[in-house]
Order: sequence, then structure tokens, then C-alpha cells
Amino acid sequence: MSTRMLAALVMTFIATAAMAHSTLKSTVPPSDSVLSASPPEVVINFNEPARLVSVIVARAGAPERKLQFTPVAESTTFNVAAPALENGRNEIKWRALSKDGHPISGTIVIVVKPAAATPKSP
Ligand SMILES: [Cu+2]
Repeated sequence: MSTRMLAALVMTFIATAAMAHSTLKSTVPPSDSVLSASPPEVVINFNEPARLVSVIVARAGAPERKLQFTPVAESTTFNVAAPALENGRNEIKWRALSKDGHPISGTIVIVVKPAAATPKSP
């Protein structure tokens, strides 16, 4: 193999790697969590810097609500402070711009289920 061919192959490999989407690495709490109360914050982690565009919470029978997040800049970690999730199933829908400029999105499902109240004695 000539040096030129090898260089071309390496360049192709680099270009392919650079074009991959950023992906969601993890969230805290993770999706499908069942919690006894709304979490103090939701943390969204990406595998490489991305730009979070919007975060909304959707519940059946309720209007969608926008959540504030930080930072409003490229980052691998975003914090959604005080999401104030209500009892029941909450779908936290996030949209972001991948490092390669492609839109990416996902949903974190968090169920808030308060512990059953202790029956009161008469
Ligand atoms: Cu992409």
C-alpha cells in the first residue's frame, strides 16, 4: 500500500468518526425511574459536547411545560433545576443539536408515585 493510499484511508476514517452524532450517555435520574417525589434536578449527559435546545415536560391531560436548563451553551452535561414534576407519568422531552449539527432528541420518563400514606387510626 502506498503512503498516499494509507493517508487517504486515515482521512476517511477521521471524517467518518467526526460525522457521528452526539449521543445521550446517561441521565440522572435514569429514564423509567419511579420516585416518591419530584427530583431536585435532572442531569442530562452526552458523550461529546452538544447544544441543548429545549426541554419540556409532558403529562397526559396537561399542557406541555417548558423547563429551564443550564448551561445555554455547548456542553456535555446539562442541569434542569427544580423540574417540579407532578404525580404520575412525566415525559421529559429534550431536543439538542449534535456536535455535527444534526438535531437529536429523546424522552426521559419519570414516574412520581408518593409512598402510600399510613392509614390513620380512627
Ligand atoms: Cu450526525
